[in-house]
Parts: sequence; structure tokens; C-alpha cells
Amino acid sequence: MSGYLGCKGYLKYLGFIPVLFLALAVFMTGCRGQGDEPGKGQQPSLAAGTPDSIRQIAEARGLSQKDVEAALKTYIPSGRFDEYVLFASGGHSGQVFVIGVPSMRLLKTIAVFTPEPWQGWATGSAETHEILTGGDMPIGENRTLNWADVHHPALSETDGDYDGQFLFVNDKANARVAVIDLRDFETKQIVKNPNTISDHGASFVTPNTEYIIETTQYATPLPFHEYAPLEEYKEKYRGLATFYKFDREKGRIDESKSFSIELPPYWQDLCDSGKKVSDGWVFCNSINVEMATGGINHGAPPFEAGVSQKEADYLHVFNWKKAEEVYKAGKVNDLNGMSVIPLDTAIAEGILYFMTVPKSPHGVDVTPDGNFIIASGKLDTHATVYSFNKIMDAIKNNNVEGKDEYGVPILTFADVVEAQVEIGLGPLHTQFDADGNAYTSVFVESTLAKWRLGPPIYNGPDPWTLVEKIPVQYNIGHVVCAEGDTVAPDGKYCVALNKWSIDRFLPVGPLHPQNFQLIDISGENMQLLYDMPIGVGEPHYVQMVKADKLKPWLVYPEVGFNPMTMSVDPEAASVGNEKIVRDGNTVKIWMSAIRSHFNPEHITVNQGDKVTMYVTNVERARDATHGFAIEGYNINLSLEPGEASKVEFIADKPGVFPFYCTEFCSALHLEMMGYLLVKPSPGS
Ligand code: RUQ
Ligand code: CUA
Repeated sequence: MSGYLGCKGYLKYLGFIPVLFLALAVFMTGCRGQGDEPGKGQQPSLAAGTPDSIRQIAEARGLSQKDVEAALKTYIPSGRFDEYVLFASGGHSGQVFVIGVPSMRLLKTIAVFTPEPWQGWATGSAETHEILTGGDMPIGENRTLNWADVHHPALSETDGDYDGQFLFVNDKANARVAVIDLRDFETKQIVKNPNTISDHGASFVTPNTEYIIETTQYATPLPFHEYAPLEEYKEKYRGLATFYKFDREKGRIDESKSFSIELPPYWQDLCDSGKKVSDGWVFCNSINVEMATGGINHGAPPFEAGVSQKEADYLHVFNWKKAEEVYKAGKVNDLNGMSVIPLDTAIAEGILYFMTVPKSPHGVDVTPDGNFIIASGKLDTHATVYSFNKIMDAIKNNNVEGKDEYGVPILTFADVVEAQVEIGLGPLHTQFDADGNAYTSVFVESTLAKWRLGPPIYNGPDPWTLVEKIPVQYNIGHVVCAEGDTVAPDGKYCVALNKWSIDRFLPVGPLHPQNFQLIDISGENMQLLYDMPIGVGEPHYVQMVKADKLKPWLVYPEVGFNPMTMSVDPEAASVGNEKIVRDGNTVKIWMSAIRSHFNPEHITVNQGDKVTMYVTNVERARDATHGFAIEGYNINLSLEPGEASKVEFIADKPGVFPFYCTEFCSALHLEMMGYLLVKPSPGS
């Protein structure tokens, strides 16, 4: 029943669009809960021939035949590994979660945009602090950003397939993009876009990770720190699509080789890169073709009404290879150190075209063969399928139905559309399997819809039709299927990434977990296998990669390894070179850590001294991590075997401060400590 309440919320939310009342009423049944009493299982009814040992357990636990099957499909015995790995957006936590499939066990939290003490992330080491502040705001004081709204992870690709090397994530709130190296699962770089304050269409990679794409969400003046009143919205406000050049060798974004394209002030939304036949193109949705500026507080229509007045918005079609040529030819403006292709140039050079998409579109997804581009309106019941060949023909023949206010050509809708597939109310995002099926999350009705593509990717009977829908609990945002956005999807599993869980878990107060639901798609019918509560809000996109594509290090390759440079640090402490060196009021300390002591253990400095510590974990054993915390100085490091780290602080607090290892590394871990003695300066 609570599922029904969830849907009622949407009635209110969408109530200003009367036509939707009818549609919602029709679909409301799809919103209802699954009929079970919250927290209670179904009645057991096991198949004949089930061994007694299993029957007894199932009966005692109230498990049905289906429950037992689901349990067997997800259970991973101790010491065995999962087949797939999810890289999940950590939402406002600013981090990334790593989860095994099918067990749905949380394997790791990767610190990205938010300090994370257990990893020593920006809680002591100079290097991690440098990475975090690398994404600082280019203006103002006190500018270190300590949180982010992580939306979309993107694994690096080679020929359109995940290669397991890097992961990119964006921060919608501040328009930042981070680079994570999957050799050690650590963040290596955070880049702040100097010209836009928010993004959403990020992170998406081109098929060989030439570029990482980021588009503006909410239009602001260009650059965002210029002031212009909302009355000047059409003239002064702009969107941007930024193409960050990725240097695979260095494992970093190269801002000096990156460029942006100026866009009209529609709110650019999600993107997907063309692949195979459509390689060289990028497709990004947008909303607010109305260029509404809100103003409910002085009688204007609120944004939600203003932005969805018109029947259609624009899907942006970019020729990124052409844009790269134009950028290299220097036809750009320099804006805060970023090369920006002006909108007029983008139009004149044939870099940008529009296609209309009905009813407040959101996601856009390219089929594995690259032939079709699928976009869905949040207030629509269809997925609209565009043909890449038809788009190319329309561009070649200048087959346009007009231009927008800024002169961008709009391709004739009827001539670029391949199909419109009726799938349910509120479709958002689409993934694919290996058999020519698409899986679309349907938000308003809380379902996952499986439907057939058409030729040439699916050549069987009944192309472009709905196959099956499965209810999910509740309010599904994204869906992810195994490698389901690559050129070679695996099928097998999808995970519904539900915003609301309502009645699925033990209550933990008014702030409920989100619900990741594992769904088996390998059989004739989709089967719900497992609910995983996500105790952190609010994840968006997730990618699912075959576990054997990842080749992470189990210890750092050599002692004295600096994760920032991914090489041995010439300054690193090692066994035998531990020392304390004073030079005026600067004190440098080289310290080793090994079970179960630090060397040195006594450090005496004067109040006001500038202290630099080089600390190395000299262990070679797997999992022999040491922490290094200085009490009262707000410092904690995590030193993985081989890792060298650097700590810098001013010893401004006089007194005696124990330092200790924060990882329970051995039987004598409690004894792994030392004293920092700070002698008061004579005047204090
Ligand atoms: S967006 S569902 Cu970034 Cu769809 Cu969240
Ligand atoms: Cu090292 Cu505890």
C-alpha cells in the first residue's frame, strides 16, 4: 500500500499538467505495493522432491520456492568472488561505492570529493589534500569544497568496451570531474570547470576515452562568475559542453588540450557517445527550451511548470571529431584558460544540430551497434528511437524543420525517427543485453520495462515492442545491466536503482535507505533476486563491469610508492634512513612503519615549528595496512603496504600528543605508537 502513497506524491507533483491525471490514473495500479505485508515473507510452498534439510530451513524462515531460488543465485560462499563489479555513484556523499554482483556486498567506498578519514583522504596527507583542493572554486575565499553531488560514473573504454583502467565521476553541484585509477582504486585528480558552476551530462567517455564529456545543467552567465540579472537570460546565460582530453599515459585530464562548445541556455542533460557506426558523434539531451526563469515568489510560473510548457525539447547532436578540428585550428575564444568554440562557429562548422524530443526528455542512450539513439520524455509513455543513418542523411540533405532562436538547425523529426515504443509512464534511462533487447527504467510507474529493438540489431519477430515489465520498489531512476552501455553487453543481470525503499527494510528513522534491486534477466522472465539497502543518499548512475577486467594491485609494487605519481618517491622514508632533521624552525622527519612500531617514536619540536613528515609503510604483506594518527592535530593517514605519504603541519599547539596506528595490524597494535612533544615557545 505504501507504494500507492509514493505515487500519490507524484500526482501532487505533476498536478499542474492536467492531461497527466488520466494517464496517471491508468498507471496507478502499476504503482501499488506487491501485496505482501511489509516485512513479512510469502507462504512457503516448496516443490515436491525438495530435500528435507532445505525444506526445514525454508519453512522455519518463511521462504517460498522463488525465495530459495533467488538466495541460491546470489549467495557467494566465503572465499569465493563475485562475477561482476558495480561502480556506483555515491550521490551527496561525494564518494563512489564498489559493490559485488550477484552478492550485492559492499566492497569499498572510494573517497573522491569528500574527506574520508579511514582512507586518510584529505585528513592529513599533503598529496590527497592537493588533489581535493585541485577542484577548488576559481573565485572567492575559503573555497575548498568538501562535498559533491556525484551523478554518473564512466569507466574508461577501448573500442567502446570497458578496459578496466580508469573511472571518471562528476560532481553536479560544482561542475567537477574526478579521475580514479583502478590500479589502486584511488582518486588522482579533480578538475573544476572554470566557466560553468553546475553540470549533469557527465561523465561520459568517447569510445577510446579520447575525451570525457561534461555538459552544463543549469544555465548561468558565461562564465558563471559574471553577474547578469535573470531578465537578460536569453542574451547572457549560456550552456556549455566540455570535452576534457584524457592522457592515458599520465592517467590525467589534460586541461591544456581540452575545449568547450558554447550552447544556448537550455539545460543540457545526460549524454551518450556514438559508437561503432556513430563514433565521432555525441548526443546530449536538454530541457527548458522555454528558457523559463521561474519566479513563483512574484507570481510567475514555477520552474516545474515553466520548463515543461512546450511539447518538446532539443536533443543536441554534436560532431565531436569536427569540433576537435575546429579547436585545433584555433577558432576558439580563451575563457579562464579554457578554449571555447563560440556558438556561431559551432553552427557554421556543422558541429551542432538539434532534434526534437517529446515531453521533457531525460536520458539518452545509444544502442550497442551504434545505429540507434534512444531518448525518453519523463512525462511521456514512449521511448523515441532515432536512426543514426537517418540523422546523417538529414544533415547531408539539409533536411531541417527550422532553426532555434540562436540559429541552430533542427532536423526534421519525422525524417530522423525510427520508432516510438510504448513502454509506460515516465521512462528515464535505457540499457541493453546481448540479444537485441533494451531495458528502460520507468519512474512514475516504478517498473523496469524490457522491450525489443529492431533491425539490424534485432532481426526477430515483433521489433520495437514491449516484452515484459517487472515492478520495482520504488521510483526507479537509473537502471544498469551488465556492461549494458558498451558495444558488447553481457545480459545476465540488471540492477534497478530505486530512489525510494518505503517498506522494504527495517525502519531506521524518517530518512530511508535507497534500494538497489538485483534482477536476473537471463531467463524467459525477469526475476527479482535481491534488495540491497544503500545507506547513503543519493546514488544516480552505476556501471557494471566483468570482474576479470579489473587488475588492481594487491600491494603497492615497491616500497616507498607515492600514489600521486604512481612511482617510488625519491623523498620517501625507508628502513635505515629514518631520521629527524632540523633547519631553523623547519623540522623534517623520515619515519618507517612496520608491525608493530614506528621509527622514530619520540619527536620533539618547538611550538611554531613547521613540521614535514615522510611516512612509509615498509610492509610487503597483503592487507598489512597501518594508520598514522596524531591526536589533537586532526591528522590521520592510511598507509597501504609499500605506500609513502607526506604530512605537513605547524606545531602550533604546545603539549604532549601521542601518535598511533589506527589499523588493528597485529597483536601488539595498541603498542604501535609514539609521542610528539611540542615545547611551548618562551612567550606563550
Ligand atoms: S540522472 S536518475 Cu543524474 Cu537520471 Cu539521476
Ligand atoms: Cu600498525 Cu596497528
